[in-house]
Amino acid sequence: MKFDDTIAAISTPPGEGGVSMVRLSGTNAYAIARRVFKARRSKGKSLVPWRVYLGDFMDMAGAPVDECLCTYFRGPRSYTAEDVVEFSLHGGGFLAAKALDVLVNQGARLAEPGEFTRRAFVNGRIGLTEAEAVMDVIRASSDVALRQANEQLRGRLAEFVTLQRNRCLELLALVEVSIDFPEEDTSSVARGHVAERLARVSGTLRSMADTVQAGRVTSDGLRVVLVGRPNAGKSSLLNALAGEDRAIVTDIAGTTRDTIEARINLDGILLTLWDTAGLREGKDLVEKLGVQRAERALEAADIVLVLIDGAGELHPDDRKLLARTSADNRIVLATKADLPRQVALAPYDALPVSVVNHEGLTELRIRLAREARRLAGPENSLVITNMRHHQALLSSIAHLEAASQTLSQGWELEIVAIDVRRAVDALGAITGDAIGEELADNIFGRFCIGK
Ligand SMILES: Nc1nc2c(ncn2[C@@H]2O[C@H](COP(=O)(O)OP(=O)(O)OP(=O)(O)O)[C@@H](O)[C@H]2O)c(=O)[nH]1
Ligand SMILES: [Mg+2]
Repeated sequence: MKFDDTIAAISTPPGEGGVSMVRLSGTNAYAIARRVFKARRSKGKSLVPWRVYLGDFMDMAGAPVDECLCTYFRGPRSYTAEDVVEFSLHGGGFLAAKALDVLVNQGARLAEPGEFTRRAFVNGRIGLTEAEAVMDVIRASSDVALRQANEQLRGRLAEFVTLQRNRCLELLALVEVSIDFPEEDTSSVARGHVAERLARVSGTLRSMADTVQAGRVTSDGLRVVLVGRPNAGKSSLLNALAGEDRAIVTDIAGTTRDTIEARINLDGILLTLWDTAGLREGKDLVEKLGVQRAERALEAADIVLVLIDGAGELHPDDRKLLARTSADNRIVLATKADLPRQVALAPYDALPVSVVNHEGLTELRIRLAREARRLAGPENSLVITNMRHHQALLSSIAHLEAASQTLSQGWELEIVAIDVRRAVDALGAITGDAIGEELADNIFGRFCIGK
């Protein structure tokens, strides 16, 4: 597919700022730019590519709209591999919209979300996983997420997948040779060899698929859920950790009804903290629904903070909660450590904390950061951060396992080959060696406009 139209979009976020950038890409990008931009000192000569010009952006009537900088990137040495022109205007929302309007009047079409990156992919300048990584880099909200997205941008995931796909293709060749020359009677040798290689490739893919939890922690952050009885001090602790008053705190039991989220950046890793409704038999419908949400949050947690009111007696509901979370990845906290303590929590290795005198808060942050690092995996390892990649890996593994099974059941190699070919296609969908229009729409449709 080749694109024959020229697209335009504002590539900077909406609103006011220092600069806004309007970008053109396509066969007519240069011609349109010549019509709307007059460089100060070029005396009407053509624009030298990859050089920045100061000049005027003009409307259809030739009246100046703004003084701006203009750069012409001649394809294929550009973001999209087509001719690209970028205008850096003053950062006003109205101004940028007006400039875009002029470009459209001159024959450009408004770009779809992600269309610049899609063109870079279709024109062969970047692979699919690299294109997806562009979005991850933009969305990254912690050091670890950014590092992981950059690794993918540099093509490390594509490299891994291509290697495994090639191994499958070699296997397929091996199987097909045995199909073509059955009289050679190498089949029993070949079968053993194929089985071994199938197991090896699917094992490698499995280990990669298993990094998905680490990948989620890396890009979305560690999910930390605060649970406990009403008035245990959950909302107070959330506010203390977040450093702002996110949740309402009162001495009324049952204050928090909904699940409240706060994101904090701890030691380069993102943490999502969830404050929940105090667990008890709800007095009214709203509270009951809140408790249901709390239960769901508990299921989804990477780490559970179990809060026990340190200044009170251990309540039967506390015991229930401690029993229920005993198999979870949890930290038991004895709250209100500034008050005279009564509750005995020795068997639970509870950490005393207080939001009044800040006792235990540093220790808690250290423990959470340590846990986040452990779950995010070793620093420079490649992990799966994208659900589409994860699904494709799982499907390739399933096909390879099906192939192993048909092989061990003594089926014809033709049948085995079918499953191996499916695994090859599933892997190809990750790198874009085999993707359809619909999938491409789906992937690039999630991008922002102008990227
Ligand atoms: N002295 C002292 N009081 C605290 C501490 N933490 C919370 N409190 C008090 O305990 C009461 C309940 O605190 P919350 O944070 O609202 O408790 P909660 O667990 O969110 O309660 P629900 O939302 O009702 O489930 C409030 O009056 C807080 O001021 C603490 O560390 N020390
Ligand atoms: Mg609360």
